[in-house]
Amino acid sequence: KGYHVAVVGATGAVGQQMLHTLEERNFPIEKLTLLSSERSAGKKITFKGQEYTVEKAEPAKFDGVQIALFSAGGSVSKELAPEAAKRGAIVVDNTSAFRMDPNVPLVVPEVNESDLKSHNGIIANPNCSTIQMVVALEPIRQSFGLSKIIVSTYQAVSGAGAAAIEELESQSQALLNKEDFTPGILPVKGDKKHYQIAFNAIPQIDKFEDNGFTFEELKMINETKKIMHAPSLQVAATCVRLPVVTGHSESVYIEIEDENVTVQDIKALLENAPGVVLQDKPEEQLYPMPASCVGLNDVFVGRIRQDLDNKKGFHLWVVSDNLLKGAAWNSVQIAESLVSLGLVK
Ligand code: 11C
Repeated sequence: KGYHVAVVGATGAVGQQMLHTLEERNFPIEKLTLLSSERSAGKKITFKGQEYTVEKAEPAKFDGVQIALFSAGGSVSKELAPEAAKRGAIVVDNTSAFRMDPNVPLVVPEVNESDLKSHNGIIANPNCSTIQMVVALEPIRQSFGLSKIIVSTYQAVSGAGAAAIEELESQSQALLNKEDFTPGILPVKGDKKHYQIAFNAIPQIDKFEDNGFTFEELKMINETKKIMHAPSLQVAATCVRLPVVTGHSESVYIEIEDENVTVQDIKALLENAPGVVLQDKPEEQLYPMPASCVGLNDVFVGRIRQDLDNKKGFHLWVVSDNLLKGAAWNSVQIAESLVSLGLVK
């Protein structure tokens, strides 16, 4: 049996990866509807050897759709996800529009797949930097308890979309050619100032909130607590954009509850954890890096060390492809879980 699947934002950086992942996983599709903003409507996309024309996303296009994967920005989701759900589709939304809504499950299948059962038509896909962190930390939380997370991120420009990738590439060229350029997108398209990203590091992802944290940092903090069902977990984040095209990296410090845990215990746990690949052999200089993780669905963990002053403190380095596990793969994985749990009508 196949399903009527819609992809909203089909021409974007994540939408393209969603189609690639649906193809690669051989997801059971009987009918595929590709939707986008008016600007991209009319574009042609080939899926499994068949050419499709991308149509303008509007409510009536969701008639008969069973699963709708949304990644066309928060305002499109706010307007159209309820319309799709009203028409009987289950929406998997990859924007921040509904993530903190108590009626919307926020799901990373390795962590809280069973939350899908309480959906009301919309399921939220978490932020990319949150997803890879919780995949790595949930097994530790389950086995040893988790009281605190302090994370610093090293995030790739593709998280800010295809235009940000273009900005990094053209700026790099311009700098190497000693030509002038004017930053126009990063750190945040809609913010007042723009800064050079090539050969730089920008400690701002998304806009600032009144408490001094950026929205990206608050996403990591709030989403982690919701996904892990751990409201009292202490979480702090600093999010930084680097001149890397794809693959987010994170330096994560955790404090666990169990006093008698060794690095070996954590390594043994992560070696068998779902969705995790352990790459941690300092003697061979083996550790994860974006360039070696891009194109892969897993979350890669290395550099695991016990803190030198606090025996309940551990440091980890976590890397994943932000467009795959951070977005497209997690969304398709949710769709697979919906099918296997018998939740798609
Ligand atoms: C970035 N994490 O790297 C962002 C992209 O809330 O889904 C994902 C934004 C989101 O810029």
